[in-house]
Amino acid sequence: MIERSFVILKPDAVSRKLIGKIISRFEEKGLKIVGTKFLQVTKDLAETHYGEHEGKPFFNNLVSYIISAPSLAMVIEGDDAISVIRKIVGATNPKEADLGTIRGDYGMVTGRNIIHASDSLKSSEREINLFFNKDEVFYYKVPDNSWIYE
Ligand code: 3AN
Repeated sequence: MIERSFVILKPDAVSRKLIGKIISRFEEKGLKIVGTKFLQVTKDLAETHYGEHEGKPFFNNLVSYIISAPSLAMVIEGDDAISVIRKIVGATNPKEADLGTIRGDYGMVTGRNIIHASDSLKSSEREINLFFNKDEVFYYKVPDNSWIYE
């Protein structure tokens, strides 16, 4: 099923100038970027986005990390995009993430783990609506589609 996932390159990814390398991994896989924006996440938005972690010991650090510098948010589309993207991203703790994944290749600690990607269709819908207006996400055709999908 064609799905849309919400992905955000966190302040460490942007400040370490890894944007291009990370986006290339998604594009080269065959996924399509259908929305993107550069923004500095506000405290309110961070607390809503990470609402399920409120009260956990790492919550305050998580919020201050994500608001500390600009981030790059994206909506990425493709067949089974949510699970495919989670595989490309790797495990939450970069030390445990497989080499070849984004977190495995670029990260050292969970509190600087480079990137977030939706973990389910329900959360992707919620997260896309939180970060993007309807007219900021696009439908368009790409010429190589028949070489990526049967
Ligand atoms: P993921 O981002 O891999 O889906 P979640 O949703 O469980 O992981 O956690 C959201 C974010 O909260 C993680 N990206 C990470 O930055 C932070 N986090 C989760 N668990 C921990 C932990 N045990 N210690 C520190 N930070 C954590």
